[in-house]
Amino acid sequence: MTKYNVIFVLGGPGAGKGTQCEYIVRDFGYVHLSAGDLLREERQRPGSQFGEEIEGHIKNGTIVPVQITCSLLKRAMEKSGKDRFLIDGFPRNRDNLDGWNKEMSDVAKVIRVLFFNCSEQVCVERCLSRGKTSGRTDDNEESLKKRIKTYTESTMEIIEQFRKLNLVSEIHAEKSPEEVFEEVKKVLNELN
Ligand code: UP5
Ligand code: MG
Repeated sequence: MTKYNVIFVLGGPGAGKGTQCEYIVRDFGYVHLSAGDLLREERQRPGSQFGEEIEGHIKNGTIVPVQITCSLLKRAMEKSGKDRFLIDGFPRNRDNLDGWNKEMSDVAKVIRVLFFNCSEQVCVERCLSRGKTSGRTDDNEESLKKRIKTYTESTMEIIEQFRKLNLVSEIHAEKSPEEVFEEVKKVLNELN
């Protein structure tokens, strides 16, 4: 039985996924779950057996095994008591998507994929500028090169796969946050 409706939110590092999710929560009342934020939280959790492994992947811009990420997502979904979710920054590769399907396809329906399309140059500029204050261990030039590489080599093909299923709404992500959100609103209004 399907319990959850899910919108996957994808796009390059710094494309504005988190920013737009906050606006969506404000105006449309979904629950926002950032896979990256859940992993960073787990990394900090005292006694976590995955802390070092997660940090290694984040710094290197590589992708944490799906068992870890998917169980964090699932737990957060259950704990929320809600049924409509924005899942931000996941699935990022084939392993992620296979793991999700195996674990979640019975209970969760993917109703849309928001794809924030943003050039590499703009993505890098945004993350480097955020890096001055974010404290994120991956907002530096070296990690960013790797994050972009992983995105191009692994995540893009997942977006293409969803596109074939007619699930993707592509958003031009280089305008101001408010202008980008105007496009997002159109997509979500059509869903409701
Ligand atoms: N900003 C946002 N929108 C703007 C706009 N329209 N105009 C101008 N500036 C804009 O935005 C980034 C910055 O840009 C901010 O300073 C913002 O103010 C500004 P944000 O909304 O944070 O962009 P977002 O796309 O969320 O960028 P983020 O850095 O979070 O994307 P990543 O996909 O790189 O990061 P994430 O946290 O998802 O993942 C980090 C790492 O975790 C991954 O590299 C990976 O190692 C690991 N991970 C997994 O292994 N598995 C997962 O499932 C998820 C993550
Ligand atoms: Mg984010």
